[in-house]
Amino acid sequence: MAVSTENRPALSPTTDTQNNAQAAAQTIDGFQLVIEALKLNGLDTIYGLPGIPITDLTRRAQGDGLRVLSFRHEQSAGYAASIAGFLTGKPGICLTVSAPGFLNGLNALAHATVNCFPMILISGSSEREIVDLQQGDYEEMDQLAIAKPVAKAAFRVLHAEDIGIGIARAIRAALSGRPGGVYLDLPAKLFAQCIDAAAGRASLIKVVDPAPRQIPAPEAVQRALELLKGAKKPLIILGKGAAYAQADADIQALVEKTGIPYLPMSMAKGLLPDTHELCASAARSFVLPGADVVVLIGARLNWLLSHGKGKTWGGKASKDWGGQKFIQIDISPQEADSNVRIDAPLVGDIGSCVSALLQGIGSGWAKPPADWLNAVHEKKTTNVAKMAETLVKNPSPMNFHSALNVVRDIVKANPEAMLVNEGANALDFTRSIVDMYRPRKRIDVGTWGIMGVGMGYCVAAAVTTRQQVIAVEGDSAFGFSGMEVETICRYDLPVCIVVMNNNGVYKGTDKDPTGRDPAPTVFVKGARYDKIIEAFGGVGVNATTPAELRKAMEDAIRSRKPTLINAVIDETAGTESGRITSLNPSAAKKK
Ligand code: ADP
Ligand code: TZD
Ligand code: MG
Repeated sequence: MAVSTENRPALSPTTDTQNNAQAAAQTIDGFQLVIEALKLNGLDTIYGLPGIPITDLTRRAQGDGLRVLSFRHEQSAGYAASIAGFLTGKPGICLTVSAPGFLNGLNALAHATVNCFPMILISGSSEREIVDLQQGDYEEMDQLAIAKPVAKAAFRVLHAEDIGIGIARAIRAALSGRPGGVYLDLPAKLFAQCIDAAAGRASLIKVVDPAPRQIPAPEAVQRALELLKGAKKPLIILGKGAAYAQADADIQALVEKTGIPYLPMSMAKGLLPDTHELCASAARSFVLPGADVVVLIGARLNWLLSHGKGKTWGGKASKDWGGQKFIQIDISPQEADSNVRIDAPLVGDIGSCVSALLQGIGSGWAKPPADWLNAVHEKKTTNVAKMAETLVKNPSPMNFHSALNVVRDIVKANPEAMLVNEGANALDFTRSIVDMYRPRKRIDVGTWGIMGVGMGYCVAAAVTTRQQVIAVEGDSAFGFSGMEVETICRYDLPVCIVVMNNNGVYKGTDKDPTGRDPAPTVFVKGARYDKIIEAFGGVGVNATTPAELRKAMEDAIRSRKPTLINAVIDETAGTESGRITSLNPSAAKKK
C-alpha cells in the first residue's frame, strides 16, 4: 500500500523526530527503490544530467555506490548509455530531467532503437494530472506518448510498489529479442512516495535470463547448410549484431572451418583481425557483385549494403537483383525479405545459430572453389598495395591518408584501444585505412550515420572497458559534442581525441556566391581545437605533420592523460558527403 509522505498524520513536535526516525527505518521511498532495483540487476552505471526531479536520485545513487557520470548535455549522456549497452550487453542507463532534458535524450533513444543497442532512458516527468489537463506545469510534456514511436517499448510507473516491475519490464524489453531503446517515465511524485521497506524491497525483481537464447529450428539450419554447400562463390557478411552477440570464437571458427571470405561491416571490424587472410574488406567492390551465396550474420540489408540489390551487387540497374542467394542469421523473425528475397532465413540468436551451423558442417566440409578464393585474394592484394603506396606519401599540408597512416600504426601497436569515429571523410577514410584487431573495438556513427556520438562514446568506452580510447573526429562531427571534453577531463579518462581539421563539413573550400557570409559548410579557418581541452587541464597539441601527430598520440597513450590533437588537414582533401555522395539529391539530379 502506498503511503505518501504528505498524507501522514501530523505529529506533535515532541515526538516528531522520534517518529520520523522510526518511520524512516520502516519505509522506503521511490528514489531508493529505483536505486536498489538497478543495483539488483547489476546496472551499476548511470549516464545523466541532474535537475528537477532527479537531482537527489543522482546524489543518492552515487552515495549508494553506483557510478554516476554527469554530462554537459543529455544527448551525449544518451549516446554514452547506448554504446555502453552495445559494449556490455547490459542496458545502458541514461537519466534526464523532464521535457527539455528528456527531448535531449530522445535522440539517443531513437539511435539505440535503430542500431539495436539495449538502452533505458529514464526521465523524470511532471505532475500527471496537470500534464493531462494541459494546465501548464513546470516542464509539462506528455513524454510517454512522445517516446513511444522511437522506442522499442515505453513504460510509466505511478506507484512506488510498481518500481520493481517497471524496471524489470524495461530491462527485458531492452535486452530480449532484437535489443533496443526503452523509455521509462518516472513522475516527480513517485520519488517521494514511501512504502513499507520490507514490502518495497520484496517487490523488486531480479530479472532471470533477460536475453534468452533463441535456438534456430533444425530444418532452418539444414536449409541454410544445403544452400551453402552448393555455393561456388560464397561470402559471409558480419554486422554489428554479430559483434554485439559476443559469440566471437564460434564466428571465427565458422569462417575458418568453411574457408569462406568475409566482409565486416564497420562496427564488426576486428571480430576477426582485419589482417586475416579471409578478410575481403579490400575487395568489397569485387566480392559483393561476385558472390553467389551470401551469409548475413547480424547485418541488415539496409542502405549500408545498398539494400542487397543494384549495381553494388552486380545488378544491371539501380534496383536490379544481382542474382545472389541469401542466408540471413538474425534474432528478429521479421527481418528476412525486408529488401530482397532471403532463401534461407535462420532465426535465432547468433551464438546458437552459428554453433548449429558449425555442428552441421562437421569436419568434412569442402572449402570454396580455388578460383573464387584466388580471385578474391588477387583483388585484395592489388588494392592493399595501391593503398600502401598512397599511405606512405607525405604531402604538405597533411591529408587524410598521411594522418590516418599514423593512426593505423598506433592502433596496430595498441590493439586493445577503443576507436571512436565520426565525420564524413574522417569516417570513411578511417574505416578503410585503420585495421582493427579485436572484437567491439570500433564504435562509430552507426545505422543513421549520425554526428554527435563522439564524446559520449569516448566516456562510455573508457568507463566500461578501462582501455585507452582514441577518437578520430571530423571537425564538424567533433563540434556536436565538443563540450564533453570537460566531462572527459573531469573524470580524467584516458581519451586521445584527434580532430581532423579540414576547416569544415567535407572540406573547407566552399564560398558564398554572394560574398556576404562564410559558406554553410565552412568554419573558422585555422581553428585551434587543441585549445579547448587546455581550458579544463587536458593536453592540447597542434599537429601539422605525421611526425607531430605520431608523437602526440604516443605521448597521450603513454600518459593516459585526456588529450586533444588538432590535426591540420588539407582543406581541399575531402569529397562531398565522403563515400555517400550518391545519396546527395544534387548528385542524383546530375545522374
Ligand atoms: P550493420 O549496420 O553492422 O550492418 P545492423 O545494425 O544493420 O548491422 O544489423 C544488426 C542486426 O543484428 C539486426 O538485424 C539485429 O536484429 C541483429 N541482432 C542483434 N543482436 C543479435 C543477436 N544476439 N542474435 C541475432 N541477431 C542479432
Ligand atoms: N547532423 C547530424 C546529427 N548527423 C548528420 N549526419 C549530419 C547532420 C550531416 N552530416 C553528415 O552526414 S557528415 C557531417 C554532417 C554535418 C559532417 C562532416 O564534416 P566533418 O568530416 O568535418 O565531420 P569531414 O572529414 O570534413 O568530411
Ligand atoms: Mg571536416
